[in-house]
Amino acid sequence: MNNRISELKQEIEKRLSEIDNLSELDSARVSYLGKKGSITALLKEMKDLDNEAKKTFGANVNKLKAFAAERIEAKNKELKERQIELEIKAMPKFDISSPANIDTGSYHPITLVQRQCETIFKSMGFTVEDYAEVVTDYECFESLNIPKHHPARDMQDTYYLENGQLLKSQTSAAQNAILRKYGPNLIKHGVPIKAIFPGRCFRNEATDACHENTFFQMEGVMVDKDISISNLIYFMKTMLSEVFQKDIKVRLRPGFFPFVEPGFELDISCLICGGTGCPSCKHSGWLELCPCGMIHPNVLREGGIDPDEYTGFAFGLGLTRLAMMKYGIKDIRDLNSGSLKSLSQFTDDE
Ligand code: FA5
Repeated sequence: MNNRISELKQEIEKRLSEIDNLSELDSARVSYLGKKGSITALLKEMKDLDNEAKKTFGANVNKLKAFAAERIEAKNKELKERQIELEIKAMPKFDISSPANIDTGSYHPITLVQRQCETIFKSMGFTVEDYAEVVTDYECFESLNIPKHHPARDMQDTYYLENGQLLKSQTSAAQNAILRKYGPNLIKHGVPIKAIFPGRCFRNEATDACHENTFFQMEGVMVDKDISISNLIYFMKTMLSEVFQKDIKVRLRPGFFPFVEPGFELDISCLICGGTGCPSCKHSGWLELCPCGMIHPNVLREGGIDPDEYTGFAFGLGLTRLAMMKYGIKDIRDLNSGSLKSLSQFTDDE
């Protein structure tokens, strides 16, 4: 019987050395150590031996059992390590230090237009500012000459948070902070404040082809001695002709905003229908794009700037609508659709 033990030991060695996957290994384990396995069968045969032989044979079978278990375990470890190595080899190779593959993504049309406007205004000496999306009532309204219960608040159906703050309904919400940030540092040293601040705005709007509840604006302010409406018109015209690379028909009409006096609505002739009227321009042929005006003395004063000494203009460009006009996007809702098919076709060079 001891011969059978050494034969089995050799067989185990040979079989394990030929196995190259985990499922074969498991079959081998069952065939030796399982309930009906050959080593278990040897143990069952012990009952026919006398006591002395039983002792020696039992000890040898137990040694064989431990040998088989140890070899199977070692083989299991070896096969698992090999499998991990193969999986690692099969993985696509990434080099995190290599430049991004520009073919895999594209900029959103609003980002493209925003960046283009930033470049244009930077070239004219404006700084680009960032501002929060959750703001206070003071920032969004009170500092802008819109006290509580003023009817002008009805023009912007605002999302209020439980803590009294709100989702900014206009980028004008950053005006007071910008005036306070640059007032003492710049204009008091003879350098005009020239800043733009693009940002996302939120209003509880019934959406249609030209209205979204989430849209982008880009605010701009310039404050110095002797700033006039002529400066405002110059910067607006320069910006539009740079963005569209052609002459665009614009009209300026009176507009009411409590934070400017006088205030204007700057409309552009609808580029979707060529001015004949369509859903994108509410069938008027014109699209409200960039309200603007001369900053109200109360707003300058609230920003720490003496309105008797300084004047300034402000504008609130509708970036989302500008992207629609520039790229011929008929429905504003397509811009928030997340549809890569429509959004990925625009590039910087258009
Ligand atoms: C304002 O938000 C003023 N803060 C703009 C301003 C700034 C006036 C500085 C004077 C001085 P208005 O609500 O009209 O104004 O919005 C400005 C522009 O944002 C609009 O002309 C339009 O282009 C865009 N806009 C407004 N509401 C929406 C909307 N729901 N969806 C898409 N674009 C919108």
